[in-house]
Amino acid sequence: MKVGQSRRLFGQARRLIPGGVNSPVRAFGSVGGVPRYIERGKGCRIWDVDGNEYIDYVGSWGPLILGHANAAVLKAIRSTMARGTSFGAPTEIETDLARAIRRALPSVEMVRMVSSGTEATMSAIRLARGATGRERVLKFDGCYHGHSDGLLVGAGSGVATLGIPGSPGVPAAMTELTVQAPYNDLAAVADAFARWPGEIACVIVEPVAGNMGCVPPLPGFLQGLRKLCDEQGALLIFDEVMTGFRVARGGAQRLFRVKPDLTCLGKVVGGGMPAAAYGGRRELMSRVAPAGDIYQAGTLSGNPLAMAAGLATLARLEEPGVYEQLSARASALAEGLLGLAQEKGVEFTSTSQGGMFGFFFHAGPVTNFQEAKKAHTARFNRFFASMLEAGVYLAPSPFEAGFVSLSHRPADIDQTLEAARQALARAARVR
Ligand code: HOZ
Repeated sequence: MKVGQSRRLFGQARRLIPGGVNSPVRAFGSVGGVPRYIERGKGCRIWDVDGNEYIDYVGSWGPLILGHANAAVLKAIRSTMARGTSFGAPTEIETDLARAIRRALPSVEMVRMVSSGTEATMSAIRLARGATGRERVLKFDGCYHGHSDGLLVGAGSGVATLGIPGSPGVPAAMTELTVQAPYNDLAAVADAFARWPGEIACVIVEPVAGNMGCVPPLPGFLQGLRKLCDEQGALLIFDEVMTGFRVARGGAQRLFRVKPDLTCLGKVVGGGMPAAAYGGRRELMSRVAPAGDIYQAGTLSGNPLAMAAGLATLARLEEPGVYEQLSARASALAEGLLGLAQEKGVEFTSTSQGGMFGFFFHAGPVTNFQEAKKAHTARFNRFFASMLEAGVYLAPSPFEAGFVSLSHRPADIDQTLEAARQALARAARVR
C-alpha cells in the first residue's frame, strides 16, 4: 500500500503541530506506521491522499452515524451557511435542536449547547457541585470524560493509549477532589460514599464505556448507581457523549431505563460539526447563568452550522428501523470477528451495543479497565496493521470503541470479515 503522501504531510505537520496531530490518538503512536491523511469520505468509505480506500469504523470518533458526506446534512449546512456562519446572538435553530434532544431524552428537560464533550462534562460537574454544595466527584477508571483537569485521572482513550496515569500540568490539588472506582463495581462506589459522607457531589459515568474499548455495564450496575446516588443525595451524571443517539435514540438511559439527573451529549448531536450539550432536570438547569448563578459561556456555543448538522442528523434518526439496522450491523461484525478468532484459536472477546462495538485480544470477560489493560497489545497492533493494509480503518488504539453507520451495508461487513480472517491469522502468530 502506498503511503508516501501521508508520510510527507505527517512530516510537515510534525514540525508545526505537536506530534503532527490535533488529538493524540490520531498519530498512530501506539500501533506504529503512518497516520493516513484523509482526502474525502462518502458513506462508510474514506480515501486517503495516496488514493487508498478504506471501510471506516471510526466515523470521526462517533459523530458520523449517517456516514460521511451525508446529503441531508450537507444540504442543511449549506443552506444555513448561506446566511452567515456565526452571530454570537440567539438563532431559532438552537431551540429546534433543544426540542429534538428533549423529544429523544425525556430526562433532559432543559439543555445548554456547548462546543465539545470536554466542555459538556466540565460544565455538568460545575453545575452538580453548585447545586449540591459538595465538592468531590466520583469517576470510574478507564472512563474518559474529556481533558479537563479534575477528570484526567485513571482516564481511558488517549491517556490510556499513551499509558500514562494522568498529565503533567494538572496540579494535585485539582484531582484531590476526584474519587476513583473500578467500572462495574457498586461495592467500591458504596465504600467511597461511606468514606466521604455528604461530600460527593456527583457520580459521572459512561453508561456504556467506550474509551477503554467497548465495555457494557453489568446488569444492575447503572440501576445501583441511581439508588446509591439517591440515598446519598448525590447527582448522577451520564456522560452520553458517545452513547447518546448511538446505542439507542434515547441513549443508554433509554436502553437501560435509568434516569440520570444530568446528561452530557456530543458527537452525534453535532452531526460531524463541533457541538455538544449538557442538560437535565429543569430545576437543576435553571441554576445555569443567566437563569441562575452557575456560570458557563462560549463564543461558538449553539453555532448555527453545528445546530443545522445536528438537527439534520437527529431527523434521520427518528425514522423507524434505524437502530435495529445499526445494532444488526454492529453485532454481525462483533460476532463475526469472535467466530473467526475462535476458528484460529486466538483468545478474543467482542461486544456491541447499538451502533458501537469493541473487541479485545483477551479471553474475556472484560468488565473494567484492569481487565481491558490485560489484553494482548502486540496482537492488537498486528491485527490493526493488517486490517489497514486490507482497506479497513479501525481506531488506532485498543482503548477506543468502533462505530458503524447507517451507510455500512451487509456487503461492507462481509468484506471486513474477509479481511479479518487473514488479519487474525497474522495476529495469532504474535506471541
Ligand atoms: N479522544 C477521542 C476519542 N475517544 C477523540 C480522538 C480524536 O479525535 O483523535
